[in-house]
Amino acid sequence: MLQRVNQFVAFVFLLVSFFTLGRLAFCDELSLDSFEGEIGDKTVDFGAGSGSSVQVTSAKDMKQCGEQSLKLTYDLQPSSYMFCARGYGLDVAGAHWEADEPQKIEWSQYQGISVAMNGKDLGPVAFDVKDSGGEMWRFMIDNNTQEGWVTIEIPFSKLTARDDWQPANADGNLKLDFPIKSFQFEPKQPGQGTVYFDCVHLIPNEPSGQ
Ligand SMILES: [Ca+2]
Repeated sequence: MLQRVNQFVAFVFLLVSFFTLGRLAFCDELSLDSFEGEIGDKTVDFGAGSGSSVQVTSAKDMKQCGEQSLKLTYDLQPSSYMFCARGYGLDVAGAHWEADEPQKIEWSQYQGISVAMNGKDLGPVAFDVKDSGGEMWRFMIDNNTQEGWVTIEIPFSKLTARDDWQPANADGNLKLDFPIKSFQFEPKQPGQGTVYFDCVHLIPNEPSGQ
């Protein structure tokens, strides 16, 4: 009888071990942000250069994750700029992304960021992140092929340090230092436009040994 109990205990232990190890080895995508709840100037850090304008709202009729997406409606002048950011260390204190704060995320378990975007023929749209040294890193999105929602996958290795501008306090070491603190969208083509974003996810590393 005692032997059977021991076997049972060993079996349960093995099951728990497999489950735990499996979880560690095959971590899931992490949702960094899906723009739920209140979206506006208290919860998003956005702005535009002289003569340009951007409005930021939520869109419940256009969504890919949860109940709503982030909607940018803008009018961008030539040689001007606009931006729309979420995360930590931004001027707008309430502009936090939905996931845990940056230092509580195990960044080494992830290889990149994916973003759902709805907007075709808008010209280049920059996706930037700010690293822990204050440096801005950029990936250019240019969707001229697909209507509706597209998922853009951005490996960390494809981000490049911005050479047009950096914050005054950036350390300038040209190394992507984790944790990443914030992300932002910047449509770059002058003119009027509307674009939606949703489902900002961290892409897990490939399972090891496969
Ligand atoms: Ca959403």
